[in-house]
Amino acid sequence: MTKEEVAQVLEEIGELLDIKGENPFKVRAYHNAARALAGTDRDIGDLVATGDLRTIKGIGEGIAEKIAELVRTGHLKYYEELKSTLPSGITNLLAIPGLGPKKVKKVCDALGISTVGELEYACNENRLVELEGFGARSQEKILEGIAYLKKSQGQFHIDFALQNAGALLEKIKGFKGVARAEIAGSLRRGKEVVKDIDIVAATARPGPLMEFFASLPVVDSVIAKGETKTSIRLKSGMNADLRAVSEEEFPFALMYLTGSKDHNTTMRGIAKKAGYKLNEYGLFKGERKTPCKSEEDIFAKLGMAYIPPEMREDAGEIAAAEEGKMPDLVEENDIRGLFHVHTTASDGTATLEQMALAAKKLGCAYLGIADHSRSARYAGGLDAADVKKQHKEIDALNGKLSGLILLKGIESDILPDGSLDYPDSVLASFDFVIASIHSKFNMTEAEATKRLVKAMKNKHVTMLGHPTGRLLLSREGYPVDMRQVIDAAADLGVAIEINAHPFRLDLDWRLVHHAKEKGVKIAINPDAHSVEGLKDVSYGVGIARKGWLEVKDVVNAWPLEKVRKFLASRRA
Ligand code: DGT
Ligand code: CA
Ligand code: ZN
Repeated sequence: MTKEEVAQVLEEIGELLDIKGENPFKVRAYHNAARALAGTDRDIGDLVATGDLRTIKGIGEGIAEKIAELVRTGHLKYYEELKSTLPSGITNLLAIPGLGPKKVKKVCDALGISTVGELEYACNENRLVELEGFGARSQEKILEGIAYLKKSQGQFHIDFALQNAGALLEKIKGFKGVARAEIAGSLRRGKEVVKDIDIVAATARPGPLMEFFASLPVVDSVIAKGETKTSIRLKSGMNADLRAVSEEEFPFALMYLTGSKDHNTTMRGIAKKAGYKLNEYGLFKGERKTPCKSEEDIFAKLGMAYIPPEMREDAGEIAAAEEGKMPDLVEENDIRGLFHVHTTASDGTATLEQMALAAKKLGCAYLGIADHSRSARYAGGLDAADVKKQHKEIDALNGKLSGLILLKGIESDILPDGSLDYPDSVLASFDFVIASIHSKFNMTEAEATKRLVKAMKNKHVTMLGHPTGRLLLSREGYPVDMRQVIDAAADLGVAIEINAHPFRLDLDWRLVHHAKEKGVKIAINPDAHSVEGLKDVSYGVGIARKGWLEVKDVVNAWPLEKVRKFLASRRA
């Protein structure tokens, strides 16, 4: 079993115990252990073999034994028994936004419901209206939640998709006769969620490649298999399409299959205006093919600058490329430091020093620590004394480390009235403050907007954290007028974060572009809760690129001196 699969089982045990109404500490222990496991970069087999599991914070003795059993045998008796006490698939109900474990238990017991479809049917028959603990409003909310779930079904987070796609691509590239292969589709465009994996390969012998692809060990079933195109369903639940083309056609097929569809349509129009025909097979003048070795060549033949895949959304990029007004997009290599990093002082799984050393290894020149503030009790938020203690530790480490500077920050909760979580005297002791909403999401759009804008007016606030609170594919953010928030950020000189966690990617890229135009600075923040989590910044860079950002727009692509000036300017 892989680390991810073990973590998945632990999560499910936590959910099952929760539905059964077990003690919350026990429930949390499983969720914490799952997270701790996901956060370590050690090999799971190795951890079990060496007995090092217990050294990971968040994994106690009982759970360590269960993990060992899973890894050694592929089964866990405790888990099997637990599952047999509840209808199978019942944890799927937890995916409905607004439906917690207590309510799941209730509908299961009272109405004999164990699937999302059954619950939807029951709502349509108004069976929740009279049910104790529910009611008309709650039934309506559940129906809305189910609608959201359905919309997001068949879509996947990019970290998961990239993992799947990367493994496939490696196999395809290694197959005999494959000259080139690339990921295309929404994944290449860096979309925040994707439906499937698209891969294009250049080969003179497509037949054997199709055979090979359809019989990979990760394949669950073959959806369709043709001479040059095969669709498979992976054991992981995702679908993947492979298209084989000749080397000559490769750049055209790659461009076509990268999309987006709207971008392609506009590009075809541009080609037509220039007297060409552009499609997935080539760029034609009459019957004559125009040879192109790369996408760069195709754009050049059409008199355009190269458009990076992330920008291909038909959102003005084609005009920019024609007019030679393309932005010089920020790259992962441009990132010089990271903000929004949690440690064991609140709910992280690695210590301050471990995070610092890991960031240094990744090439960071500075690292902004931002644990949770005191209201976030569930996450071990820091009180004023904890803050002092952490600042001493940071000073000590800064004296000891070379090549990395730790910045003192906090992720301060924005309270329901828009005030922050500490008095100004405490806020003044930080180098930077990220202000985020973590509680009372049930607001009208006007209330949420007012709450955020008021928080930004505090001169100690450097940046806004995950501005809408959305969790991709599981929770829509609170309703907020982001354009008004962006205007306020521009006025006040407050930066906005792109939270790079693949479940958030919040600020949304469509609004990133808008924020840039208003002159708002953006921080690409990993929101790391573990050493591994630091690397999530790469997903945020993709979103920044989709939002047309350049180095000048991205706070953590600046050298430390410039960052310090920016931080000081807010308080001046
Ligand atoms: P997804 O899979 O929903 O996350 O998004 P995409 O963009 O990967 O969409 P997909 O997989 O259906 O198709 C891959 C690309 O192929 C798409 O971005 C553009 C191209 N494509 C597919 N269907 C059409 C079409 O009907 N017309 C044009 N112009 N392009 C298409
Ligand atoms: Ca696709
Ligand atoms: Zn947060």
